[in-house]
Amino acid sequence: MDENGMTGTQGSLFGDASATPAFPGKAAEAASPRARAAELNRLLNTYAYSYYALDKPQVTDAEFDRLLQELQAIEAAHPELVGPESYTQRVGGYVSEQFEPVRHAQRMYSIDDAMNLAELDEWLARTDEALGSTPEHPVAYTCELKIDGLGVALTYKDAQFVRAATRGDGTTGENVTANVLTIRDIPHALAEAGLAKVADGGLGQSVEVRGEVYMPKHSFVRLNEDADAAGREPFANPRNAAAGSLRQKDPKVTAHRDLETFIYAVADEAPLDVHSQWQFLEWLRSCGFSVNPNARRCTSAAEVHDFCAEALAHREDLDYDIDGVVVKVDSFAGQAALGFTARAPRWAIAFKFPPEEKRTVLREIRVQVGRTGVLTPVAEFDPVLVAGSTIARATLHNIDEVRRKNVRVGDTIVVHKAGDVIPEVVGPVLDLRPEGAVEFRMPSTCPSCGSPVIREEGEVAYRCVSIDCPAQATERLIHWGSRNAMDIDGLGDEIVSRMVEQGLLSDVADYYDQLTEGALADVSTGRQSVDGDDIVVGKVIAKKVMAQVEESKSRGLSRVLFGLGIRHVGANVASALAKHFGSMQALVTATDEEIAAVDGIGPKIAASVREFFQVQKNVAVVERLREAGVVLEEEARGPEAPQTLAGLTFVLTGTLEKYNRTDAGNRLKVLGAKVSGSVSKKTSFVVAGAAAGSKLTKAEQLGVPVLDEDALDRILTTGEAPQA
Ligand code: 3B8
Repeated sequence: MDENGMTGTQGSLFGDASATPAFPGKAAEAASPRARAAELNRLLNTYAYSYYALDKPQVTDAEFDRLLQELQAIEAAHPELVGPESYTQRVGGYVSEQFEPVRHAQRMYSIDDAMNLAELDEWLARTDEALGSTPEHPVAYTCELKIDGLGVALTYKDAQFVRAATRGDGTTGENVTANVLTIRDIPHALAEAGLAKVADGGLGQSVEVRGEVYMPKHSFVRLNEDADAAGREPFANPRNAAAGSLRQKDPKVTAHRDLETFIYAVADEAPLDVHSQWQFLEWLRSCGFSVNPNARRCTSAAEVHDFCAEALAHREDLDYDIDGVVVKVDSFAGQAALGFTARAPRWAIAFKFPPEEKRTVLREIRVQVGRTGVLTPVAEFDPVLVAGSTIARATLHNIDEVRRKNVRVGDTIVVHKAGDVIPEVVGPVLDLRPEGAVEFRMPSTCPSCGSPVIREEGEVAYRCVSIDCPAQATERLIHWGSRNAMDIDGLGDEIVSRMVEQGLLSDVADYYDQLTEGALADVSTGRQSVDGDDIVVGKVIAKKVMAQVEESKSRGLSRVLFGLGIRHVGANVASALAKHFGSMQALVTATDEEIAAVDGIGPKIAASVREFFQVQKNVAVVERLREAGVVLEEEARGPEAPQTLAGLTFVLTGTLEKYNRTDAGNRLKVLGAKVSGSVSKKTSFVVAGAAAGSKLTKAEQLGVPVLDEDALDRILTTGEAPQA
């Protein structure tokens, strides 16, 4: 692979995908094929478990793929070693015990991989041959982006969404209906236009579509910023973040996680009047599903190649991770003719992009002081081009992470970009560790102000608690102007640091009531012109920045709260607080209990918010912001789904025919209802199915209105509250 990795021309795009492994120390040695296969199976199972069940990958995808390929190669040479428990025979994934298991009506297969262009071409040639492709009648292929998310199956009965399950091991997945109901781009009912192409208009038909749940990159970045603010572990990549979000016990947490979907398959196409993948994608759109627009119907290997090259070139422009291209025989008749192997369809192949990893040398582990005083070790390495941009540093988060990654200054390290955005150190190349490289230790004093640092009980972070630490002030001022906070363009880290050094800024209110265009124009940038003169910011830029500062006044309470850098208040918490309280005034006067009562906010956050407003200095800053005209209110925003059942409490009892009680309850909740397990005077409605017992009796005693399943059905399909 060339130095540019995969951003260049066709030649370098599809370079040798089996390039040097990241960890040569682990390569196969002289062990017998049987022993090595057993070892590989053990490793693959361990890593797969960490990845799927714990959402904590232990090795990179590239390393995992390498081990799997090694096992496949051994098994190809020694077929007697292929047993049913071999990792190569698995569809992948794990079934956890947290969620109710769901047996898929049709197995959810995964797709075989082509690790390079040669393997893709082999598959195309084989498939063309099997289907009798001719120049006059070439076989058509549908190319789609391979979304790096989580496979899910969505079941619709009578055109209504009833269940969502994860892929699991392909045969059995987990029931994640309650969580999936919070994903906004999933239609709760199939649109009329789509039903026209389902046998008998969709009535009585059960349709199971399949697709990928993913977290957009920008949401992943934001979620990790929140984790950072709250002192939680960040997610390694958007896929893990999506997995963690989908496996939440509390659907409310999932609802705040901003998951999205792309749908691309159906369990059984027989009831559909649709005859190719290309038509099928159109049908999915007509039903209201979110379908990835970047797909193409190709009729030659050259066209398939072009699509793969374009996908690779545009990879970073997308707001979601892709890890390859899926090529499918377009016609359903062709797919049926080819069928499935034990683990995958013969009619599809996943062309995997080469891993975007680079080697570089770790020069320094610098300790940064954040706006909350947390000391963060940052890896500084020789600049390398990864996924389209040059990176030279990556956070190591905390001392535990440095130890876990086992990196030392001087090491040759492997770096990549998590979610194609965030630079990350993958690990050291131990074979290349220089003699005498020493383990990193946290300093005992703040690198900015020299005060002693402390490590609070039960926390991983070391912290400088000095109120006058200049590093903290600078970081707070930079944070205020950052994208998810007040979004003040042109306020680079460098300029802010200079302004602090030159005494122009010390707190965020200074932006509005101290800073002037003239003073900003004169700030030294620290660079010198060719004649040795100091280069200053200048009038043009100063004017632009001041216009941005002015504009930032109207960003609203949510961004102000995030911008203030209150400990544990990340972007999502800030938004929840702003929505709930509506104004700074209401929040400042709220009690701990009132704050902790907000959805998604616990006592720890509440205490931190309280503490912040108990500091006189902080209140004074907020007061000055108000006087300067910074908006400290949040415009009322409508809830996500119309909350037509808000304020109503339902109890479901007895056996329902069309619905499973849990699913029906979840759908009522989406419309704003409360669902309770017991009947009281406060119950608005009891929904009674067949063989309802004591709850029905109690409802009749208390005079609580009782609904039958038809009435429930009307509520769920129309979204309208019943008449009491
Ligand atoms: C058959 C077709 C599995 C898949 C498939 O973006 C099958 O089509 C599959 F057995 O897993 N990640 C896609 C993606 C995944 C699959 C697919 N199409 N676009 C994906």
